[in-house]
Amino acid sequence: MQVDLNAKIPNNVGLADDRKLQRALEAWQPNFIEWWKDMGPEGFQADEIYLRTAVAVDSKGWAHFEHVKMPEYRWGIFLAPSDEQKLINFGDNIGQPAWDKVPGDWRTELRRIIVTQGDTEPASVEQQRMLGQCAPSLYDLRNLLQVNVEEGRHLWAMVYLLHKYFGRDGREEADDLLVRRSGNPDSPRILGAFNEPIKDWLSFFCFTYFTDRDGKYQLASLAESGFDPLARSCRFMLTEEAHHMFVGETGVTRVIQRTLELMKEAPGEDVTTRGGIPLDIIQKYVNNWFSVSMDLFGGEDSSNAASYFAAGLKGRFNEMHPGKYEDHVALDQVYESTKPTGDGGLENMEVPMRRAMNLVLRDEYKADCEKGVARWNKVIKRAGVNFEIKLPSERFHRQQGLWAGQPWDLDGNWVGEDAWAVKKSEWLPTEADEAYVASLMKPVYEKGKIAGWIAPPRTGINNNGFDFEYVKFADDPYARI
Ligand code: BYC
Repeated sequence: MQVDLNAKIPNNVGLADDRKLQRALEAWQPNFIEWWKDMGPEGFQADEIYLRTAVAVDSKGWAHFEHVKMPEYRWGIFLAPSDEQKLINFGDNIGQPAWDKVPGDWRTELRRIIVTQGDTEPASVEQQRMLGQCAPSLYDLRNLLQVNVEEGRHLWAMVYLLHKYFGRDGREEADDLLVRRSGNPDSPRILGAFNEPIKDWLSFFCFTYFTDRDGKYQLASLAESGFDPLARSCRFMLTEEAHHMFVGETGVTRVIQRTLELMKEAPGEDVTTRGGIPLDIIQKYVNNWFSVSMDLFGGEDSSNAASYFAAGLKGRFNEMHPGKYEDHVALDQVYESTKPTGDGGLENMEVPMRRAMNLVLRDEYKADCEKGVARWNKVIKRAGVNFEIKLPSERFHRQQGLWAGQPWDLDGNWVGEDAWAVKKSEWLPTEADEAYVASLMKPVYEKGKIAGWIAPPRTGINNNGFDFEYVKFADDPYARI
């Protein structure tokens, strides 16, 4: 399908040929813009930001870079190219043609998956809305706003599916996506991590490293879906997601690098006296964001996950990668793991494979998280510093699934409620840690300059240098704060 870039809503889904849908989405569009102005990045709406806009769906040349005012960003609806022969590749319906309409038996489940996915997108924009006010450089400010506009586009992707395939209740769900608010006690976002505040840039980098990576794994398993429009939407969203995780990984690396530089300048001195973020505070942030992101995979033994797989709605990560899985029906296997007895003991468990799909996905996610941590540790080792960042045990600080609410330490040892209450301040950011990090969060808006707690990036965006004018301000940005 041709990309129509000049339409009111850029798209490659033939919107001009479906007047009813086009009218419905064009009626949703002003509500989205209103939400963006209210709940999107605070300030900067009148500035020109060097943004990447999706303009095609080919693997090469799909994006266009230019300075744009955010409310004029061309949020579009893009589906990855379709495979004419597409079949359902796993579960009970394996080998049957993929659906290009919602299968009646699975309507409620599909809508639920799409709404849950859709809800995370505006949630993350809301969580990050104040960060531009304390951006450490123009480069970082631009990356934040890029991530934000693309989460907005991912919302569009899910809203398109709701409008096109779910009739009136789909339209109502699409409206509700603009009504719930991250962290609002009366009307919170659906999943836990998306109600956590992101008050500083270290949290933002951890979020884009750990939580966006959950996005990668969830989107990849939905990209296997037998509901073809969902699969194609998610496949294209994954192309944008890679940059978000890059921002997270390199962001944490640059914070570590700067801390190491400051430690080298004054060996033995507390790095906070020089305005750096101590490695043990970075570790606490990692502990927090890794554990809340692990919660996003749901229960280890889940009948929902089993139904999604059985129906062909949600597969495994790289389900169809040659050589990865031989058995796409997964009826005869079990997944071996450990479960708590509730009093500090552990028990082996065997979960029927289909019911273990959340765990299968989560284990892959965890292995992927470890890779970036290893790269961070290389940087620390190269500097000759004896410190290793570690991911906490899957049992630590959990709010979903088998380990929820139980007092396990970072290494997965049962410590009991009392010790947990005492030790918590060594494991998770304290108010004092957060206040210290917050004290460093001062904006730097001059080209080529950077705050003292983070190192500059090695390269800029789209072959531009770090000193490129990534944001052209409409007026003095310091005067706005
Ligand atoms: N918080 O059967 P269970 C992204 C609920 S991130 C609160 O164990 P299931 C992004 C669950 O809803 C990717 N509630 O879990 C990243 C259920 O409720 P009900 C987002 C939770 O359903 C950065 C109950 O607990 N995409 O894209 O198998 C920036 C028992 O559930 C949580 C998706 O998540 C939680 N953490 O799995 C921007 C994909 N976990 O039915 C964007 C779509 C579970 O009892 N969603 N519950 O009321 C899904 O596939 C599944 O809904 C989940 C949960 C994997 C999330």
